[in-house]
Amino acid sequence: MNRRETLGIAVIGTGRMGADHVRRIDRVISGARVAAVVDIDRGRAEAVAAGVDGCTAYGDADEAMASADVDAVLVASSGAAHEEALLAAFARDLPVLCEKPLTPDAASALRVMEAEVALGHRLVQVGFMRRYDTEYVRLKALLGTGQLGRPLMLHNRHRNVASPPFFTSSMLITDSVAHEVDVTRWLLGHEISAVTVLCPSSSSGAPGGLRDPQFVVLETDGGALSDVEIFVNCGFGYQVQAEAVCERGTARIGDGHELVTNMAGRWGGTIPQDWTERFAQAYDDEVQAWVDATRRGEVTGPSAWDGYAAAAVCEAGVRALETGGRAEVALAERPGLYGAEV
Ligand code: ISE
Repeated sequence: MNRRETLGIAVIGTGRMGADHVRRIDRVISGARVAAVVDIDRGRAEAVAAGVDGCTAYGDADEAMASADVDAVLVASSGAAHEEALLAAFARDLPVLCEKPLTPDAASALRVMEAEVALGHRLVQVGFMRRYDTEYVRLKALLGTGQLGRPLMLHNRHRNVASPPFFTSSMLITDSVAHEVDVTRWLLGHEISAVTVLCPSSSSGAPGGLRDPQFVVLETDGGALSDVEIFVNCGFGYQVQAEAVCERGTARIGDGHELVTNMAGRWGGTIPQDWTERFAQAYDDEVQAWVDATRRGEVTGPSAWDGYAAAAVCEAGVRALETGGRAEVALAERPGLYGAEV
């Protein structure tokens, strides 16, 4: 790959995440610039492009990818639009950072992965940004030292202030627990083999009909259990916590005790209100790592296999939610392109 000194990136989708990535690439990231923005709502793309030097707005992703200014693609459109954008990038051999989910279901994720395998080299990094969060990175490193012994269980809590109006009960799994699915696979180095979903009575703070919260249990092929409380209308803040219980000790992240104040007989701190705030450092490091690797002609980070595995586990999770039981995960064979390790 013969790439320019400064990587020209096309950002596809200028909604909440896309606009945040445009700001990040424009103001925080080194070695890259936003060369193009794409949105089916062309007016929205034009409004974003107007704030960035040398950036062109497009209504069509393929047209943007054909531009000589574009060396790489960041996909931040809705999940349903990812497959088409990824295949268009593959056709032009352009490296892609694709926001999660890779695609919304296992069959389409498998198609994307197989298309990449047919190219014979990786092009996609999936945007599982928690792998770049300082606390998760420390937890992974600690588990890797073996000091705590073998991990037996992970307890995860994932809380959002409020869900968007289009959120459905299965999206608590496919859109939110998808992160814990990836984190469990990555931290433990195991594949997830089965999923059980239990629901308490729904919170009165949840929109009518939404099963919120849910309690999800992931079983791994290495004999570990990972449980997830997902509560997307908790009302008070954005919280992501994880505790690893190992044979000789435990380790926990996400308590958010950065700044503790004591005043008027009380102590306390603040709770972030959404993921762009809680994971700002992770997003910055993720995009910088992608830009650096792309400029070196490499593809690193979570792969299309990771995106596919997460989609397959989430699909089993939705079956478990619908049947109120336990659903086994059926995974395709892992292609050699993605190495042997989870
Ligand atoms: C959202 O799409 C995300 O990816 C957030 O990280 C997650 O906390 C939220 O539940 C999802 O809806």
